Amino acid sequence: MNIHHLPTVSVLSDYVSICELDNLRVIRVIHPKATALISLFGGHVISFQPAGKHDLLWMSTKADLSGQTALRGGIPVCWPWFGKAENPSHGFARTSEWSLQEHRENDDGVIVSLTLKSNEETLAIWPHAFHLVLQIEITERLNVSLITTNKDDKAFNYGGALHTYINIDDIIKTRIEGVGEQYLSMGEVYTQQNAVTFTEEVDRIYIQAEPSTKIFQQSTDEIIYIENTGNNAVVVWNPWKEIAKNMADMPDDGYQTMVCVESCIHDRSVEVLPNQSHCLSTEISIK
Ligand code: TA6
Repeated sequence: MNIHHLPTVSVLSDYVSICELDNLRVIRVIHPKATALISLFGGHVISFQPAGKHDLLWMSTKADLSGQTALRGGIPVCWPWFGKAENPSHGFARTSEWSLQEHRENDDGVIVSLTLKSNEETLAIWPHAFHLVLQIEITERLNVSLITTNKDDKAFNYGGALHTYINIDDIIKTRIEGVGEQYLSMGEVYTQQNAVTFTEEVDRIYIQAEPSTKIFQQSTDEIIYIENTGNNAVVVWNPWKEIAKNMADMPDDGYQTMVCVESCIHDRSVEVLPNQSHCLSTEISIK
């Protein structure tokens, strides 16, 4: 995505401005170390391109940019649950309007912080008072940290994911390492010995993943690293042909150049006590 020509709404600093992307208000970062685009709708990182490299995030050319439904690609923030545990699927954070809290910058990069607080609408869906901060650090690497604070007078449990869509050259020539041996798929536990490769749909919750997941591609010696904290699983997803064809917001061949590697809390297994916080993060880099 070429982020340089988007209409500018306001300039916030040498490196940060607010722009329009169709119906979305987006924060554009153009820094010597990297560029990035972040939508306030969904608190969604749409693009991250380290200097001299390609965009590490895959974004669907058919994504719905109306601000009505979740964006296909980038890093959807799934919260306070993962998957179809309840309605809406993957929670409401990815379709909520976030606020810009602050931005800071130096020679190494830019930090943008967004917030989302409980309100009447969220309380009707999920009856807990909360305060979320999404801290997005754009340097040679992209670090996204989601800090959940309990503002209620009783504990709550939450789950979710930083549902990262990674740009790849060819799914058939892609290999993923570091996810561990055991995974859940359709509620069943499976064991696998080797790296993950793709010849059909893969939708797996790896429950013994290492802190660092690596994506290898035959077309390059460079490795994409995804380093997670605060998670209890890494989800790997590629919809493959049939599902992609049936998705209105993905081109038919879209599945060939994307793979999701997600820093995930499955089963709403993190308990947060009143006035306490928990951080779920993911860091993406290429070397
Ligand atoms: O993280 C994998 C997954 O839960 C898949 O099961 C698949 O449905 C995907 O997320 C996308 O979900 P979405 O609600 O964005 O269509």
